[in-house]
Amino acid sequence: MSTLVKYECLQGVALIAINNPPVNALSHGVRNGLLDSIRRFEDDEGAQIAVLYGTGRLFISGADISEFGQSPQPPHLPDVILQIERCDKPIVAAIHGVALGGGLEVAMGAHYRVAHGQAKLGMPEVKLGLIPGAGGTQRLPRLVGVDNALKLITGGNPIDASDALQMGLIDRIATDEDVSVAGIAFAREIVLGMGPGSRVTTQPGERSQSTEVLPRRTGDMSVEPASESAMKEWRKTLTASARGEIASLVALDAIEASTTLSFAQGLQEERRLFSILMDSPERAGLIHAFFAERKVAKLAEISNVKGKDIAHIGVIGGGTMGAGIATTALLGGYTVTLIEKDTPAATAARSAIENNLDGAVKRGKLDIALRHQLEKIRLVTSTHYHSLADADLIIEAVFEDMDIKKQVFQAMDAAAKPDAILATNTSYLDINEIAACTNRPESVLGLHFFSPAHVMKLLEVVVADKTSPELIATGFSLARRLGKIAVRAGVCDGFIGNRLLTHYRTAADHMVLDGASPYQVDKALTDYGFAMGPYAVADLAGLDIGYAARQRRTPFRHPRERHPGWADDLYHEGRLGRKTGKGYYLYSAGSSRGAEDPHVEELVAQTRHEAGITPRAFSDEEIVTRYLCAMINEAARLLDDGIATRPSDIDVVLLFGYGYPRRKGGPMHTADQLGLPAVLRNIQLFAQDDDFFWQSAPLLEQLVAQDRNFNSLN
Ligand code: 3H9
Repeated sequence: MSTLVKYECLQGVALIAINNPPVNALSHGVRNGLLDSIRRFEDDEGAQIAVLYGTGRLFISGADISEFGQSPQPPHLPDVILQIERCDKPIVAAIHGVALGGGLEVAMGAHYRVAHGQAKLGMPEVKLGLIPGAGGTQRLPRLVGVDNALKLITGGNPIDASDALQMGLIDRIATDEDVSVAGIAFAREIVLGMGPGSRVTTQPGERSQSTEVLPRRTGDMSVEPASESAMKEWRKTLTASARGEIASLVALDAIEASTTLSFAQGLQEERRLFSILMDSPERAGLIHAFFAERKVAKLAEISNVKGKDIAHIGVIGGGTMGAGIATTALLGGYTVTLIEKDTPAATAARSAIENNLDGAVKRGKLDIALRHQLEKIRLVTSTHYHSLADADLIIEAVFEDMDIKKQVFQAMDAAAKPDAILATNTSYLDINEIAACTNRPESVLGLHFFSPAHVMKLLEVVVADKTSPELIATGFSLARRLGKIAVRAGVCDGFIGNRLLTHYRTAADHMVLDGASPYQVDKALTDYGFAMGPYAVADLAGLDIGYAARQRRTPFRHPRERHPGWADDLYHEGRLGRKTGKGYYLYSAGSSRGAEDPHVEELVAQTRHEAGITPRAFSDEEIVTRYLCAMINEAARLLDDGIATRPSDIDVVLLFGYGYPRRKGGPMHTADQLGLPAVLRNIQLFAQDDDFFWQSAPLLEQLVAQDRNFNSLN
């Protein structure tokens, strides 16, 4: 008997408890245990009804995702669920925490469902590039109707117990804290002919004999087909929002099959579609992203370290970044003091924060009453550093200039209490140099937020030479509370994300110099799946940012570095991107979609002419290959330099901060999929034209020589 599933019988009720921490995933052992328990229940003459529940904090999180990609071991989940459904005595699923994916499929295979009021139920498979593969696409429409099933399965988002009750997914919301107790009570009612089971076996008020209680099988129910026009509309909407992902459209096919085929045929069709997706690169990329996201906080240096308690956060600077950081801190429940240089600037910062909070209310992320409380009670704006005397953490977000940052840090150091943490939001600058100008370098770290800071999920926790492990742990716990994903980065120009961005943007600039148009580059990359191309990104960030970075690097520029002269021309013409309505693109008022501008092409042509370059054509494929190879090559150097802990951390940075298509898993996963020998061959090929930029990274060469991939370093 499996230890992962426990069976016992108490006064006629069989209790089947799944105990597979941390999330009761349906691993091979759990499937075996479930099958054994169901068979035992069938044979157990003393048991009239069974209650199936999960121990720990949730019911079942779904199939064991770590088994995907390996050859599946029987018993397969669909068969286990059929065994549950076909059992000739009723089974009640008692749900608490979450019932997701295969977990909800198990519950739908059971004959009744009771859920705790706080429980969430959902089918998130499309987020992993899959569809429900254990009967979910066939049973859900039978229980809740085609439209609800489409919403749940193609959207992938869970619903709460009250919505589940309303749509008929569950039979009752449990009032007991302990859902197994509620499940037993419900089971007893059914046995006594008082519960919903009595509809099946007895007349109202009549008591059924235990042996007469029949299971209510979802698979026996019929489905009301949706109209042809409704299905057409669904297909249109899903095609428009798919952004190259296929799973939600395949889910639509599977759900449609539930309306045209018998239950048994529908299950077969679902299995066929599920298997196709299981073998897809999209599934591999999305599951890589799932695990990469969870691995990122696992760091040996903080495994036994507790972060400092933070209640009050100071923010220096109320520009877009500072106001965004203050907003996210307020939303995270912190008290915030924001410092600006004068009263008008402080007032402007407050109103920017108010706007951000209003936006959060509009997006349903913040309750309106709480919004006022946050802004009136939790937020102080001031022009005096002494207002920071009580802050536990102070985050500097002023102009990106080393001298200014140093002055600010000295003022922060003087005003802050002795055990306060001082953080910089710099995107590129040397944090060791900043820390050295304070009397507490061990209490200085980088917290690199991404704009808009109250929306973007990524936070680079930048560790300087003297940063203590306690501070690193604090950075990670802060991120958790802010609902962000923290990635550890070392100090270098640009840390992980911006160092890579600089490099792959340079590759893009070289292609433009050699004949591609910035618009073709952007389009090739968005067609590949990036949220934006590099030139649309430049417009969003502001062309002054890129200009300042180029200026800063001018003294160190190698004579062989090629220069995108047109980018400086745009800056000098005052085209700073979206904020001035003109950059690479032209923006009409209030629009974030820019139009192409022939003037930009003229400036580019002028630069080419001055450099004596005869433009050549680039295919979209070459654009994507060069862009990715530049990214991967620099990422390999970054790993070699110890700036990133492991390849999957780099994937997380690009996925959450730089619009890398999630279905491709991140650049390091993509590199493994392409094959490192192919990546290296491309780099060597490109080096034939420019052996200064395209120097292959030693780590990449080493991995190829050893026949290893990036994943072997994870
Ligand atoms: C499916 O069901 C397919 C079927 O239709 C058909 C099959 C034939 N498997 O997220 P956390 C690990 S597809 C294996 O930090 P939380 C996770 O990696 C599945 N491992 O906790 C982590 O490990 P570690 C559909 C899993 O409290 C640990 O558990 N289901 C799984 O923030 C804690 O995870 C889903 O897509 C899993 N299914 O959130 C649900 N789930 O400690 C995916 C988690 O070593 N899971 N782990 O880093 C979730 O959404 C969240 O984990 C959950 C808990 C909400 C459950």
